[in-house]
Amino acid sequence: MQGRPTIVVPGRMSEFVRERLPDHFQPVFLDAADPALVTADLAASVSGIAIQGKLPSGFVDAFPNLEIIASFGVGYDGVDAAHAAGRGIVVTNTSDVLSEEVADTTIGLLINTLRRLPAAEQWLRQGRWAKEGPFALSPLTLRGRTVGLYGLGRIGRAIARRLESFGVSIAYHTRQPRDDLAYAYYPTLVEMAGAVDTLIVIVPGTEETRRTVNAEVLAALGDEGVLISVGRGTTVDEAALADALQRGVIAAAGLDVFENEPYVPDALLALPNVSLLPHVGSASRATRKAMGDLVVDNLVSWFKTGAALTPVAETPFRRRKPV
Ligand code: NAP
Ligand code: 8YV
Repeated sequence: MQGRPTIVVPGRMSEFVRERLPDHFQPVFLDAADPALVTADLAASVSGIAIQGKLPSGFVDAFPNLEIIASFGVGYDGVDAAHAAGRGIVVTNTSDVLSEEVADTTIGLLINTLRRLPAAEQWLRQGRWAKEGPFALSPLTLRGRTVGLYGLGRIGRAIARRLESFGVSIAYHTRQPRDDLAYAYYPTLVEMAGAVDTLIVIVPGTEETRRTVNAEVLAALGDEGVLISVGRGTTVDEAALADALQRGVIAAAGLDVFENEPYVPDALLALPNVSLLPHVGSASRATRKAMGDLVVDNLVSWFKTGAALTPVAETPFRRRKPV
C-alpha cells in the first residue's frame, strides 16, 4: 500500500472504526453523506467509504475514484450494492463475527416475550412484590412450542442450534431448502406460519422481504402465536402487527428492529404483550469491536492485497492495480 488512501466516513460511525482508521488511512470525517459537503479536491482523492447505516447513491457518485464501500453491519440494506456493482465498486459487510451475539440476543428476547421477564423485574423494582405479592404467572411458555425461522443463514443457524438445546421443534422458510440440515422446510412463509406457533424473523431487509410478515401471515400464526423480529423492521407490516396484537390474532411479539428507527410506533409502545429492544442484537463492546475491526481489515486487505475479506454477493471483485 503506497501512501495512505483517503477514506471518507460520513455521519455516525462506531468508535472502533474511528479509532483504527488513522493507523492505515487518511480518514476524512463528514457530518453526513451529503454530496454538498464534498469539495472538488476531496472528490478526487477519496478511494474508500466507511459507512454505518444509509449511504445515498448520490453521495457515492460524488467520488469518481471510489473503489470500496466498507459497511459496518452484516445487513447492508443501507447501501445500494447493485449500483456500486455497476460502477465496479466493491461493497463489504461484517458477516459472521456477530452471528453468535445476535443469536444470544434473539433467545433472550424470545424468553422475555414469552415469560414477561422485563415486566417481572419492574414488578420487583417498583416494590410491588413486597406490597402486592407474586408477579402474575406468564400465560405463555417456551415449553412445547414449534419455532419457524424465517431465514436460516449465518444468524438463523446460530439461533436454531441454540433452540435445539431447548427441546422445541424447528422449521424454516427460505427461498432455497438446505440439504445439510434436517429441520422441516416450508416453501412459503404463510404455510410455515400455519404450521408453527412461534415465528422468528432473521432475513435481510430487501424489496423481496418487505412487509412479508403481514396480516395473512399473522392470522396463520394463530392466537397462541408469538412473533420475534430481529432481522430488519421493514420485513414486518407494523400496522398489521399492532392490530393483530390488539385483537388477539396473535398472543405476543418481541421486536429488536423497526421500520423507522429510532422511532417506534405508539400503537406498539402502548401494548403490554410486546417486548421491545432498541436494535441491540449485536450491541456488546466485544462484538462491536470485532465488527469495527472487520470494517478496517476489509479496507486494509483491499488496498494491500487486492481482495476484500468479506465482499457482499453482488460485488465479488478483485482489485486490478496495486496502489
Ligand atoms: P445470511 O447469512 O445472508 O442469511 C440470510 C437468510 O435469509 C438466508 O437463509 C436466506 O436464504 C434467507 N433469505 C434471504 N432472502 C429471502 C427471501 N426473500 N425469502 C426467504 N428467505 C430469504 O444473513 P445473516 O448473517 O444471517 O443476517 C441476516 C440479517 O439479520 C441481516 O441481513 C440483518 O438485516 C439482520 N441483522 C440484525 C441484527 C440486529 O441487531 N437485530 C444484527 C445482525 C443482523 P435464501 O437465500 O435461500 O432465501
Ligand atoms: C448493527 C445490524 O447494530 O449487523 C447488522 O446488520 O443490524 C447490527 O449488528 C448495525 O448494523 C449497526 O448500525
